[in-house]
Amino acid sequence: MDGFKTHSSHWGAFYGRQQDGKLEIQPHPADPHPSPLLGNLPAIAHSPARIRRPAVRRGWLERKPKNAERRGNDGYVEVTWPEALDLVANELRRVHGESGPRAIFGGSYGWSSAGRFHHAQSQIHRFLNVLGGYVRSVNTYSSGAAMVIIPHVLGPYDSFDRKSVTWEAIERSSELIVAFGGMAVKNTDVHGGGISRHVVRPALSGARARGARFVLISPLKDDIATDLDAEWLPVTPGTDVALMLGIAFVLISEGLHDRRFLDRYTVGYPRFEDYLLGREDGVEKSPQWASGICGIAAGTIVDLARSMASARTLITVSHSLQRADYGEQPVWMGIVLSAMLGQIGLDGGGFSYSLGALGNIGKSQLAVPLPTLKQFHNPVPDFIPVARIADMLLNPGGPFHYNGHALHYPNIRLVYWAGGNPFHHHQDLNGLRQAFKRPETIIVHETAWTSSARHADIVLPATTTLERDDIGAADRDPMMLAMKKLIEPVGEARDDYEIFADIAERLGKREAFTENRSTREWLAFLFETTRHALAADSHPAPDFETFWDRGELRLPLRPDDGGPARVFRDDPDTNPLPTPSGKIEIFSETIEGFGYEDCRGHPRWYAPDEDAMAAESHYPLYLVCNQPYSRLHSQLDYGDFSRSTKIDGREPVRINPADAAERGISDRDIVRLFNARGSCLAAAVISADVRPGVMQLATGAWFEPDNADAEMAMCIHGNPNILTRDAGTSQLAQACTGQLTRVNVERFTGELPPVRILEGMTFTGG
Ligand SMILES: Nc1nc2c(c(=O)[nH]1)N[C@H]1C(S)=C(S)[C@@H](COP(=O)(O)OP(=O)(O)OC[C@H]3O[C@@H](n4cnc5c(=O)[nH]c(N)nc54)[C@H](O)[C@@H]3O)O[C@H]1N2
Ligand SMILES: Nc1nc2c(c(=O)[nH]1)N[C@H]1C(S)=C(S)[C@@H](COP(=O)(O)OP(=O)(O)OC[C@H]3O[C@@H](n4cnc5c(=O)[nH]c(N)nc54)[C@H](O)[C@@H]3O)O[C@H]1N2
Ligand SMILES: [Mo]
Repeated sequence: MDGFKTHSSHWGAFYGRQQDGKLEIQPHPADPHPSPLLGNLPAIAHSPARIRRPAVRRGWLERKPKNAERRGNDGYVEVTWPEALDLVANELRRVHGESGPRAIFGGSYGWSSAGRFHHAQSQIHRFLNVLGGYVRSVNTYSSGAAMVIIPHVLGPYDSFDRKSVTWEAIERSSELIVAFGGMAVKNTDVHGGGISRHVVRPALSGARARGARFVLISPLKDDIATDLDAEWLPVTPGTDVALMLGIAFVLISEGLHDRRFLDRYTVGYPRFEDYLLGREDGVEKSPQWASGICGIAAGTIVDLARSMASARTLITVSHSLQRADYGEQPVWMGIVLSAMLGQIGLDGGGFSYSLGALGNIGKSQLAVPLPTLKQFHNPVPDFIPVARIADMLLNPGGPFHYNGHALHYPNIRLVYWAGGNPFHHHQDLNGLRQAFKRPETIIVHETAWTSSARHADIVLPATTTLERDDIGAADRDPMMLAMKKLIEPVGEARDDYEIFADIAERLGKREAFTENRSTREWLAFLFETTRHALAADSHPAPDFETFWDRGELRLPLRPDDGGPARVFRDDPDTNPLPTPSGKIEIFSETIEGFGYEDCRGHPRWYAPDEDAMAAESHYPLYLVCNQPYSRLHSQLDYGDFSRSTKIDGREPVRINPADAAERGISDRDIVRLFNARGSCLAAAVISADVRPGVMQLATGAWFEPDNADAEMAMCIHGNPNILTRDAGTSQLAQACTGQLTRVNVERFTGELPPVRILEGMTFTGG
């Protein structure tokens, strides 16, 4: 194609070219279902939201007393690059000198962009390690509870179930797919690092055409592709564990559970059975009991249990279920339920965590390693579970529990962020606004004037991938792509790598950071990892220049052989799981030994804490705060596709017709959502695809406060994190619980303030 060059993103491979000053994007021709998110990319080249020059917050620059309190409501002054780099270097030197690396938070969570070299997380961690280390964060907002519970009960995260069940096996063999939290098509658009082919839809349609049956368990009807004719069980949010227990109860009462499997492959089943049958607490977890909690009729639960026991059944549990109060439980209980069915390790049966939550889960494993930038060693022992950022900043020295450890929060003086947007991803933004007033200095590298950039003291403009060369590759994706520079850097934006190299130079560490390689030399060097492995296995192994000229390289895959689950099933004595018992832990002595009330030795039902709040304070509606279909998180909210989904510039909130009628709300009305923590405006979309009593507002609209001085700001754009609660899943994982909250809603009758945050920063005065 004329003048088109290959490139890649978290939502797909594509070709791009600059034509008559406009950026044209074409999906990769081999992608059967390109993502509509590609439509957000052209705005990168010209949007006023882009950061064009380094900028410094006025109060910080002038060292005004108590200036940190003005963060989020202060003016910015543009400075030259040398001035900005000097300021950052001097500040790092000062804080390091006075307090050492333990006063610097570099957790810097965020997806940043695809590209193996310029990956902002890798760059910032490498940079901070070269300087002597930093306080880090562990686990992810995506999967924080599962990442802690799964190693206790199955073995290392991502090494067992997510490597066992493939789309091919589902197409070939699954008869019944029970999807807790669904497998929303929009979610499979995306995979961290890239996704060259969107194959989920054809695979599931293939299974359906063969006669497979799908059951969707979710408050939203469109959490699964419509052509699958799925049976929709509109569960009450946060109650899946009760439903799973009800199913398990039927299996036992009717003798449908697989005793041989439980004996041979699991440990601790009898303790769990005591709980299930009520011998432990006097409460039988019967279908009637479950029905009263989850809102699904007892008869339906009985029928579902019987079908699950009489077919090749796959249970999937989405990320979303564990991003809520007691999020460890649904993942663990999903595993236990699959173990009771005895199908773990059978083709197209068993359990898969997060299948359908990300596009590459369920694809075959790569047979070669991918290029990876070395991050060096971090000698600092302190860390936080990633979603405890506000707690850390607000409570220096304060105690917290995590996975069997009693720990203390470090005392952070400087925060350094590159490639993430905490004012997108964190909960209770009014709380986060307070927390961000605490450190002495906040430094952010950003591509655009996001809310996080607007809470920083020093803002350094970073290029996007379109403005630089890189290598695109991701786990389970069979295509490596040359990500070729498509446009010149916008304004004075520079690559994170160059920015860090110049700061390192001022601190006498340039060579340690760069190893004297240019970007191009780094790409060629990193490529060698994969080329060596290809050559060693007698696969075509072109040199870097050949790969770069061709634009792409097919990578070999491991056979689709049932993975670790099959290996374990075939011979559990020779191939035990890396758990304390070598088996699937239905009861974990380790977890029981931690003595946590909120996560004990086997999975159990806990009523969500949010329910207590709702009863007390009259917030009767559940709000599902899920991933947006119109963008990746907050990325490119200024892009054309994301903007096309807004109404009057606001994010749409879906409301069931009955809930809307009760409140006199009509389609496209601007509404105010509120609870005890905050409020936001959004545009009503009335839809019967949302269960009664539930509303849905996707994440990712850039947070814009109505009054940046107010302690309780309202977001005028529609960011649900102004409403969510900032509390860990439990003392075990301390993971993000942002998926669900409780709110009320009313028509907004005040004067509608214009949304300005997507239009960039206004610099006033001199
Ligand atoms: N309520 C609620 N909250 C949630 C969730 C939820 O379900 N409900 N989901 C959570 C989940 S699963 C996740 S993963 C998080 C996502 O949270 P984040 O990963 O923080 O969200 P992104 O919008 O992807 O932020 C990436 C930022 O990096 C910037 N960026 C991109 N490329 C580059 C680069 O090359 N260099 C630099 N310096 N910056 C770059 C982008 O402009 C963007 O602002 O949100 C979490 N938050
Ligand atoms: N287009 C797009 N795709 C994405 C992303 C994006 O930003 N945009 N983000 C990616 C990332 S980082 C991640 S981690 C994954 C996240 O994957 P998930 O966390 O699985 O995705 P969500 O869309 O947040 O939630 C999926 C669905 O779960 C349902 N749900 C919520 N609460 C409950 C409950 O209590 N019970 C049941 N049964 N269902 C419930 C909601 O209806 C919701 O639509 O998505 C990835 N895919
Ligand atoms: Mo995520």
